[in-house]
Amino acid sequence: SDRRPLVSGNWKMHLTHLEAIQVVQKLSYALDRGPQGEVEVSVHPAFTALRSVQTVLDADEIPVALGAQDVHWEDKGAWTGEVSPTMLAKLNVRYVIVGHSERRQHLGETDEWVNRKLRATLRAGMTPICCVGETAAQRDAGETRDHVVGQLHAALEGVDAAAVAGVVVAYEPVWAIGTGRTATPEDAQAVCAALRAAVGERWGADAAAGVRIQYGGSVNEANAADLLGQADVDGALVGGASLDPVAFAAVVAAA
Ligand code: G2H
Repeated sequence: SDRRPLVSGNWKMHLTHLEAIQVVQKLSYALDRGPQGEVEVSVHPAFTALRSVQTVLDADEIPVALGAQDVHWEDKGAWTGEVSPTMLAKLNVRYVIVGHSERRQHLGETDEWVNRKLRATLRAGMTPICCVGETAAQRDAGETRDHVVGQLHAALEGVDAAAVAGVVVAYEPVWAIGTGRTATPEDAQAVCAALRAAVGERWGADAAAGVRIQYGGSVNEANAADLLGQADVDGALVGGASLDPVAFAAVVAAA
């Protein structure tokens, strides 16, 4: 396809700003030595490390995009502890993860918040990486497709087709996150294809052809090539393995 693969490192609540600087420098070195080709790469540090990482990426002209792990939907106001889309955009943040399952499960994130955050990210000129995924119980009950398509529809409510073509969706089965269990390449492909078909039904063929769909959940250097070789898998959202620059560069090389 014409879609440029995107491999994103979700650092979660790891790495102080000093550690983050070291990891991004090592990553730059590791990427330099491998075939990066047409693959796009982003890293998603904690808010406290964004400025430091941005400075290193800019100074050394490292071809890695800066990403955030979350955002608020308002641009400013009385929202103690929150970070706005404009604040992120001013730091050259290009990608914003919205609706990660850890936030949905443990921090009260709702479909409605995800939708507000996704639209606010687009308004600020950044690209959302919208996470969807089913639990083990939902998979066992045969509800995977309905659940992830429902999350997708809710997240993209009110977004026009041209904008949908530019968003990134991350399919992350909850049972595969940080557990060492990955979906089989065939399972990942089936769900990513179902998500793309759902985009096509609601937003049209161009949106379906444009939207990039990542797989996430225990992606590492050993399983990346098989997962990323699937027709409707356009990259990966990588947690644990992204903290190791050599392993993350190997995932990029496999894309
Ligand atoms: C899923 C993924 C990155 P991990 O959360 O978002 O993490 O690769 O550690 O399963």
